This record gives sequence, C-alpha cells and structure tokens, in this order.
Amino acid sequence: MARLVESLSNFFGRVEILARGLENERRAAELALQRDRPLEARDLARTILASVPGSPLGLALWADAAEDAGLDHEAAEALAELATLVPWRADVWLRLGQARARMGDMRAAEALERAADAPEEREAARLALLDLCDRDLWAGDPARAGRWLDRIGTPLAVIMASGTELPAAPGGAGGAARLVRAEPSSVDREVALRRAECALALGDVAAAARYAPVLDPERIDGRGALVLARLAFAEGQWSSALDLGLRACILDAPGSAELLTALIASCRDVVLVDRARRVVTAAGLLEEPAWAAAFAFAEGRRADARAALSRGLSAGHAGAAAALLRLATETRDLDALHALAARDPGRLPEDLRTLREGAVLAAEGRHRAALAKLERVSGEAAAWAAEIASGVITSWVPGEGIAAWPDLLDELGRSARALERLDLVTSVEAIAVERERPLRVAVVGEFNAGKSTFLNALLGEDVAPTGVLPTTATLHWVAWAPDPFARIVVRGAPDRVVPHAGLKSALKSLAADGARVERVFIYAPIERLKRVEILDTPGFNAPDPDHIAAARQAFDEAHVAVWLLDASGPMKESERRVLSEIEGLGVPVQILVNKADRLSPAELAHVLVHVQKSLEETGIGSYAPPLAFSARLSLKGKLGDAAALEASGWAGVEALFAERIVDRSAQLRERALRRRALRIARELATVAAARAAEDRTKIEETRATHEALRAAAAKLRHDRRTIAASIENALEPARRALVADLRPLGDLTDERKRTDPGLEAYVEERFVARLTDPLVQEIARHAGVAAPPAAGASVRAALMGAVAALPAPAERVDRPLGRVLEAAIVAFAAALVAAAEVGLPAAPFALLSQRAAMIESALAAKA
Ligand SMILES: Nc1nc2c(ncn2[C@@H]2O[C@H](COP(=O)(O)OP(=O)(O)OP(=O)(O)O)[C@@H](O)[C@H]2O)c(=O)[nH]1
Ligand SMILES: [Mg+2]
Repeated sequence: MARLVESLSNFFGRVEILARGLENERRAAELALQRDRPLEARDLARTILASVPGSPLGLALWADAAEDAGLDHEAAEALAELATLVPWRADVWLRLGQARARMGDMRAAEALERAADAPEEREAARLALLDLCDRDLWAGDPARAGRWLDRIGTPLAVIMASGTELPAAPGGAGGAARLVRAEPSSVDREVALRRAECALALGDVAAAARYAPVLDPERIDGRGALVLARLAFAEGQWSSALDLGLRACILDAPGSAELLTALIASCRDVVLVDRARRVVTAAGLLEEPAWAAAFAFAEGRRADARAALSRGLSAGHAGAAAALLRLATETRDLDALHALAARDPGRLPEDLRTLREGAVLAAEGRHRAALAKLERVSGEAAAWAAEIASGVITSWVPGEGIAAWPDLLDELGRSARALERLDLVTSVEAIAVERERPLRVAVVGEFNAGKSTFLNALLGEDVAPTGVLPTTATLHWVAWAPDPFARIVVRGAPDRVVPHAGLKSALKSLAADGARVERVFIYAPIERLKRVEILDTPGFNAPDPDHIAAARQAFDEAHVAVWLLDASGPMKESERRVLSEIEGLGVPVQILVNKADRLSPAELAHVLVHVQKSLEETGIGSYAPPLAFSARLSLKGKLGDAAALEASGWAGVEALFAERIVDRSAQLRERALRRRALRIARELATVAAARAAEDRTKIEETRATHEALRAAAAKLRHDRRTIAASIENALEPARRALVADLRPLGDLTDERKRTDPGLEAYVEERFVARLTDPLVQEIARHAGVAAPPAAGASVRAALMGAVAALPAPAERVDRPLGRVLEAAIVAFAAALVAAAEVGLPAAPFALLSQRAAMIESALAAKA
C-alpha cells in the first residue's frame, strides 16, 4: 500500500510545514524512508511534530517511519491521532487496525470496522473486511466471518462456478453476460478462499467445493493450498490432499502440519505414506512427535504413536494434544486418553472426561459406579462408552465359576423397575433367593416308570404311593427337616400334616373325598437333603392333563432332571418327543434305565446299547452316561435285604448322585440361574427395544415438526412483503372495525391528538386488539402451519412496537399497513423458530435397551 505521507502530502498540511521552515526536514524524512532508514525518518518526523503539534503530515511521516522500524506501539499512537484528524480515510483506520492487531490490542477490530465503513478508498475498506473476516475465522466464528465477506459482494466467478442465478447487473442482461466471462480477480480469489474456509469450518464440504475452481492451484499461496488440501481430504482424494498439504506445509501455512499429520495417520496407502515420509525426512521433521506419531499410526504401531505424542505433549509441542485426542477417539485407545488426562486435562471434552472416569472405575472393579458414569456419556463418545460398559457386564458372567450375581441382579432389577415390569422384578428377586437354596433334582419320566419307587429308595423308606396305574398326581417335594413328616397342601382347605407312614392312606382318602391336592412335601432328617432336594413328578404321558402340567412345572423348579426309562420298553416315540423338548429348555437330564431286574444281563446290555443309539439319533445328551438299575430291589435293599441291594445296581446310582450331582451342585445351580436370568434379560431386552423404538419415532416426529416450523418461518421471512400485501385485503373487516373505534376521535383538534396521552393509549390498545387475532390467523394460513401458542403474544408485541412509531392516529388506519404487517409476520416467524427450539423428547429407553441387550448377550454366550 502506498505510504501515508504520499497520499496525504499533496493536499494536507504542507502549508504549516512550509510556514514553520520545516520543509527541509520533511523532504529529508521522505528521503530517509525511501532509503530504508526509518529511524532517521522517525526522528525527523518527531522534530516536525514538536514544532507543529498535530500536523497530519508529521503524523503520517511518523506512522510510516514507525511502521517501517517495526515500532507498532508508536505507529498505533500516530495513526490513532491521525485517524481523529481524517476519520473519513479508510487507509488510516486500516493501518491502525493492523498495527493494533500486531500488538494484540483488543481495539484492532474497532479500527478495522471504521476502515470498512469509511467512504474513501474502497481498496482499504475491502482489505479491512478481509482482515475482519480472518479475525473471526481464527477466533472460531466462521458464521460471523462470512458476514464480513457479504459486504464485499459475491465474486462473479464463484457465481459462475456454483451455477447460482446471476443477480441483474446494472445495464441489463448484456452487461451481466459480459461480466460472467471475466477472469476471477484477485479480490474474487481472496473472497473465495475465505468463503471456502468458512464453509469448511462449518463442516459444509459441498459449499466449500463450490469455491474451489476460483482458487487456481497454479497461483495459490500456502493458505489456499491448505484449503484445497482440506477439501481433497474431506472428499477422500488422498493423493491430491497429500500433495496440496505438503505444499501448504512447505509454504508454512498455519494449520498445515495438523492437517498433514491427520491425513498421514488415517492413510492406508503405503505408497502415499512413503512419499510423505520422504518429504518430511528431507525437511528434517521426522523425529518431531506429531510426525513420528502420524507415521507410526499409519503403520499400525499404535503404542509408538501414543508414546511419540505423549513425548510431544510433555515437550509442549503444539498439536500433540489434538493429535492424541484424535488417536484416542478414533481407535478407542484408553491409554492415549490417560496420557492426555495426565498432561493436559483441559483438552479433554466433558464426555471423554466422563468416559475416562468410568473406565478408571471399571478397571478398579467399581463396576456399578463405572456403569453409572458411562451411561452419562453422550454424543460421539457414546459408542465407546457402551463398549466399555459391555466389557464390564461381560466380565460379570465368566466362562467358569460363579457370575457376579449381585451386580447382574441389581442391573436386571433396575431395568425391570424402569420398564414397570413388576412380574420381572419378582422373578429377579426370586433368583436372589434361589441362590441360597439347595439344589433341586426332578425325577421325571412316563407313568409307571418307577419314579416314586426310586424316590422311596432314595429315602430308604416306602413313603410315596406307587402302582401300575398313573399314581402320582402332583409334585412331591422331598426336603430336609429335623423330624420326618409329610405335609399335604390341599386347595381350599388347611394343610394336612401326617407321619411318613400315613401319607399313602391320607392321599387315598383325600382322593376318595374328591379333594384337590396341590403339592406334597415330604420332610426327612437325611443329611444329603440339606444340599439336594428331590421332586417326584407325575408321568409325562398320564391321561390327566393336570398331571402333565405338574410334570412340566418340575422343569421350572429343577436345576437338573433324572429321566427314568422302563427297561422293558425304553425310548418310546412319546419319550423321545418329550426329551427333545426338554433338551431345548437347557436343563441337564440324566438318563437312568429302571426295572433292570426284569431282564437278563444280555438283554440289559442290548437295551443299554439301544438307549445310547436312540439318544444319539435324537441328539439328546445324557448328563452322565445312562445307568441301569432296579428301583424296586434298591428299596428292598434299603429296607434290609442285602442281596437285593447287591443285585439292584444302586451302588452305581448312589455314586453318580454323590459325584455328579451333590458335589457339583454349585455348577448345576449356576447353570440353572443363568438360564433363568437369560430368560428375564431376553424379555427385558425385547420390551426395552420396543419402548426405545417408540422413543425414536417420537423424536423423529418432533424433529420433522421442528423442521417444518423452521421452513415455514424462513418462507414467511422471505416472502413477508408479498404476504403482507395479500393480508392487507384480508384485514379489511378488522380495519373497518378499527375505523369505527377511532371515529369518536375525529372531531378532536390535531393539537389534542398529539398531546393527549390517554388518547394515544386508546388508539394503541384498539389497534392491537382489533388486528392481533385476524393477523395471527392470516399469517398462520399463509405459513401453512398452526399458530404456535406464543404467536399471539409475539404478534401483539410487534404491533405495539410498530404502532407507536406510526404518525397521527387517523393515519394509522388510513394508510397501507405494509411495514406493520411485515413486522408482525417476522414476529410470527420468530415464534415459529422458538417453537422449533423446544428440546426433543427424552429417550430414556435407548440406554435401557442397550443394557438389557448387553446382559442378554453376556448370558447367552455362557448360559
Ligand atoms: N420289576 C420292577 N418293578 C418296578 C420297579 N420299580 C418300580 N416298579 C413297579 O412299577 C410300578 C410303577 O411304579 P411307580 O414307582 O409308582 O411308578 P411312577 O413312575 O411313580 O408312576 P406314576 O406315579 O404313575 O407316574 C409299581 O408297580 C412298582 O412296584 C423295578 O425296579 N422293577
Ligand atoms: Mg409316582
């Protein structure tokens, strides 16, 4: 830019200088400036100013000299004084703004704004606008930055490139066509560059791309190269992004190193990475942490990348924190997050800070506190938080051993309560109780298989009734008690308590009386019953459907089942069917072949082979290999017949019971508990997913409504003039009513009309009262939406404001209301926007559904 002294000296203040005999000093000072001796010029300028204080020429010389000498404070002082003398000069304000900007003076923007507003020197005003734009861009306010550019105007070449319709050029269509063919000017390029930067900063790649053609790659500087590199990166054009990025970097464009390291770190093209490495190596930058990390990362050496960045962070390298943060989030690298938190905690966004705290708690084993933290993480980090939460929950269900039941049940209970499923809350509580109870073995099979005889053998006592016809009608529950007795639960009558010996006759007489026995408890002081309880069940093929229902119920109650086959006809079709069905429930089933005494040893061996084969065919597994025995002989033996006991095969059954069931009761119980918990989790997950879907629909609907409101508001604003014109007619009845309201005022003198405050208030009140409602209705009709609740108040306020500014009362009604109506339309639009700002409905079930699914999959994997 030209020196100030040159542009001012022609017409300003020469006379005083001549008059004071300072012309020689002036000339010497200009010469010194030309010869690049600014300090000499500065001394001369101050000599002049000492004689002619406030001389514009002296100040201009001083400012030029101070600028050349790099004395920004002095330059600013001189320019500030000069600006007060020639406030219309854009160039003075511009230089003041720039000097202040170099000093970091907050008042730089103020001076630049004056330059942008000053009438002289369009060029200086334009430069000031560009500077103002840059300031906002650096401050991270791209929206405001773009507003400065609006004042420079849209470059024609950009309009051409974007295909936007051309504004009518002065001089008609021919003029426009001529202008379109013009080469983009340097102003066009400066503006386009910043437009692209604004768009990129706002995340609008498509808009940025529209300005790219104006940024001729042959002519761009580092900043332009960086913009094009960013654009190429955003569009996935790695190769050109890299070339442009390297060029920007070599030209020292601020931000280029950050872009390049990000680019390299995410680039999976070995050739490109190698090309970048050669350039970076040549520049001697390879050892710098950000670069070292980027290359390490590109090669999958994540730990090295992290280490390099941590080093950079400690050494205070700019960009290391940002790169570490990117590494942490993109690869879900907790260690990177920890490194960042240790050195630069301020860089962690709120969500990542919470996530890290949750992860730390999880690592410390404080699982529930961890989950509570993790569920607060929203936004982009939410998926990562969910992953950590899922890890915590998975750890609750180990492959071997006992699950973390208190945690699991707490979580399931919370979900069940949140979903208001009290039945499931009860089921969860039942699991907690279940954990403390003995193992339950159900003895199952078809009727007449010998189940009750087997139970009696186990008890060593002939307690339960047996017989060839379907005998056992309800569940018989055998449990420990210090004294032997039986309790018969009868529907609609008090329980009957009888000694063991009296059970058969008591059941017989109850049956004869037609009483409904619901359940029978047989208590015995047998030590083993403290750990394992036995359920005797009705036959699965009994003709009475109640019997079958009771038999099925046993599978809900039992941890393990023993299926008795009759050796004389084992694995009938009906048996296979039920066994397959049971297999699906997941309850382990032990197959025993009873009534072995009915067969010869050869026949028995044959039967066992048949059973084994049949099991394999149907895909049914026996918990331990099937065993043959005789329940009848076992009972006989237990009652004192040693030979019968010997022949019964009871010893094998006894050993199986002790080793495979009693000793493994913890594992068997665990399996059963997991199955039950899985059922609950599945149901919760289904219910929660359905509720979450409802939430989503609600949110989508609200979002669509908001969108429609915003669109309607934008349309109202845009078309406000034409809408106002058409409303004008529709308001005719209201206006007539208003005219009638104001008629009594007709005879009053103008003086009175002007000065009577009561009169003013009356007119305003009537104006607003008559117009508000019809206006709201009309605007809503034009907008095509229902008037939001706040619209009435907004329009009323706008009318109040507008009517106060109108001339004499009568004229408020006589003249077209155009402006007033426009104000009301804008107020209505604002009410629409406000209605669209109301927050979206909460989505509490999304998280719940996610959690339930995590528990479900953890349990399903190990059930
Ligand atoms: N030969 C022989 N008969 C047996 C054996 N075990 C049971 N029985 C007889 O088979 C018949 C049925 O026995 P239960 O114990 O009542 O059979 P269950 O499976 O309880 O029958 P329901 O209660 O009707 O389902 C009875 O007559 C028993 O005496 C055995 O090992 N050998
Ligand atoms: Mg029975």
